[in-house]
Amino acid sequence: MSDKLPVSVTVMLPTWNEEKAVGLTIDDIPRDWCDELEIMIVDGNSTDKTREIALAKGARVHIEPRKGYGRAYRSGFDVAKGDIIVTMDADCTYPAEVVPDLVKKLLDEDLQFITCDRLTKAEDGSMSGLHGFGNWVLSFTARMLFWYGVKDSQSGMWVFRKSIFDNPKMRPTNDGMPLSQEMKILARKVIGKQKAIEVSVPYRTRVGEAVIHTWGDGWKNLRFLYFKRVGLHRTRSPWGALSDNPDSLNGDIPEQQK
Ligand SMILES: Nc1nc2c(ncn2[C@@H]2O[C@H](COP(=O)(O)OP(=O)(O)OP(=O)(O)O)[C@@H](O)[C@H]2O)c(=O)[nH]1
Ligand SMILES: [Mg+2]
Repeated sequence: MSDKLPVSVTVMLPTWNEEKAVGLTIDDIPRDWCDELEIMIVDGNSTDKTREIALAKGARVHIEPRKGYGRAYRSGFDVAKGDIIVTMDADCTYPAEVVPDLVKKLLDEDLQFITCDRLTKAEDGSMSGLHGFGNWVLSFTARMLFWYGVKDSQSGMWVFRKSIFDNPKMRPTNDGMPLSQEMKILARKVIGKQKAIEVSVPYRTRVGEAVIHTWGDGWKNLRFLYFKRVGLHRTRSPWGALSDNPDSLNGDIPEQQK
C-alpha cells in the first residue's frame, strides 16, 4: 500500500494466558499503512508472561479483570483510541496481513462493518472435526433463527467503525463467547446488509492451548441464540471499562513497575 490510509486504527486482541502466541500475533500485524495504529491487548488477568511480552512489543495493555471474552471486548471497545477497530484472537489463527486491505475496503466502499468468514478458506487442520461441526451447527441455527445470511457466526475477526456504538442498539450485551455471534446479528439488524458485509479470509492452526470449552461454550452459544431470538437474553454488566481498570497508558500495569 503506497499511500497511508487517512484513519486511526486500533487492532484489539483479547488475551488470557497467550504467552506462546501473543508476541507472534503482534509481530504479524503490518505497520505504517495508516495515520495512527494502536495495537492493544485486553487482558483478563493472565498469570503467564502475556502482558510482559505485549509491553515489550510496544502494544498497549488494558487489564479487564472481569472474566469473559465478551466482557474484554465490551471494555476494550469503549477505551480504544482508533476510529476503526479490528479484532482478532491472540493465537495466530487470523490473517493479520490482510488487515490493511480490509480497512481500505471499509473506507473505499463506505462500509460500517465487515465480519470475516473462516469456513470457506480454512487451512487443513485449523479446526478440529468437533469444532468444525459445532461451528456449522451454530452458524446454521443463527441463519435459521435470524435469517441474516452470515456464513460464519463464530468468527472473531471484525473490522468496523467505532462510531457504530454511538447507537446503543449496536452495543453487544453478552460477556462470554456468544458476543461473537451477537456482534454479527446486531450489525445486520441495526446497520443492514448493504453496509455490514461478510468476506472470506484464511484461517490457520492455533499456537498455544485454547481456553475454550468445546461443549460448555457450544451450549452457551446455542442457548444464547434462542434467548436472543425471543428477547430473553440478559445483560450482566454494563457497557464500558471500569474507571480503575489498569492501562499501560496510565502506567499502572504491574509489569511496567518492574
Ligand atoms: N481478556 C480475556 N480474553 C479471553 C478470555 N477468554 C478467552 N480470551 C481470549 O479470546 C480469544 C479467543 O479465545 P480462544 O481460546 O482462541 O477461543 P476460540 O478461537 O473459540 O478457540 P480456538 O479455535 O481453539 O482458538 C483468545 O485470544 C483468548 O486468549 C477472557 O476471559 N478474558
Ligand atoms: Mg482462537
